[in-house]
Amino acid sequence: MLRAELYRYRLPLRSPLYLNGDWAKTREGLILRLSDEQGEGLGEAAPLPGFSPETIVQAAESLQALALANTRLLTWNVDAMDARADASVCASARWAFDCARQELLAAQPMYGKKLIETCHLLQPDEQIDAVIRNLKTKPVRVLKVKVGRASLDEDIDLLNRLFIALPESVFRLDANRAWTLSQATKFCQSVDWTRIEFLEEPCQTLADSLRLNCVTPVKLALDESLREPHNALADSEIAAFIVKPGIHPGGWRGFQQVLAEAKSRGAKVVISSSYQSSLGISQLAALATTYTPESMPGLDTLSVFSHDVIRPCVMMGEVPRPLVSLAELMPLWTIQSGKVLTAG
Ligand code: OSB
Ligand code: MG
Repeated sequence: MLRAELYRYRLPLRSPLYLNGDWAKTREGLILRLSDEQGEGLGEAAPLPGFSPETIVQAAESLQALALANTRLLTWNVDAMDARADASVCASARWAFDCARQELLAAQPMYGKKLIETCHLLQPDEQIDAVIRNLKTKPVRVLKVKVGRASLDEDIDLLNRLFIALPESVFRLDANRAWTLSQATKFCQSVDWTRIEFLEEPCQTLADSLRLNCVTPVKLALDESLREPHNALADSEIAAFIVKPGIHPGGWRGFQQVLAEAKSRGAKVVISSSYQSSLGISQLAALATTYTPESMPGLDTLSVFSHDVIRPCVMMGEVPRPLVSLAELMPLWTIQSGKVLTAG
């Protein structure tokens, strides 16, 4: 008997989270459980406000459509209906379904046994003196810094302080498309580029980021641009593809396409968080161990959560939080044999 269940979580954040112009105080997401005689699999759909085009309600609707179609056809083989579903099934739902299906068919959770290391993320509201003191006693190999929200001079000053305080660390920068070409150029001319592994999405347009790439030795990484048509890349040199499977279109297939495109360009792939709960982050950590073992993933986002969801995350430096079990989440529906059995 094929069965799909959907649950919702809503967790307070330990500190407000800045997401593309808005401050979030809570994080919401959906947990999908697929089961049959062989076992079970879990997946998470957590559209990220400010980054995902869909809402959580649309994600739940997509998951319901997928669950109805699959349980009706007595298969978890969602690929068989890709042609019909592609246009209407949103990215977060497809990713959740693919993960749950993957776990079910593999008869094991996507859950790393190896302790993997993540790139450390500097939270923008952190007190910088305290951060520097902490990092000096516990240095990190790779540190990601968000730039572009303060003034150029403040960003340059912040980086120079970090470079001096942490002489052994490598830096990843992310401007989330904040700068004009001339601001980005000035920034790149003012910092020691040898300390920077790459700069994500410097300019407001992809065209300007590519122009910047031609005039500065700072290496370019793409994130938002990969989720949009990016034919204009041509033979530009891209150092890294940042892929956020939880919000990237096309689910498992879309993820594999990014891997293939990056490989053909000689770019590294960085698997990155879209602020999923510990369940979704654990799955990404397992994915990184398998598919991008040479590239440190960007998964340091659990510190904003007050609780873990269903599975604590095994990652270097992660401290487990109080665990919320599946039974404690809000049930939304159960689907069996193409029928909605219970609706919340
Ligand atoms: O811009 O890369 C981003 C998280 C949510 C939304 C957008 C971004 C991020 C991250 C994740 O930066 C952490 C990382 O990539 O290291
Ligand atoms: Mg980014």
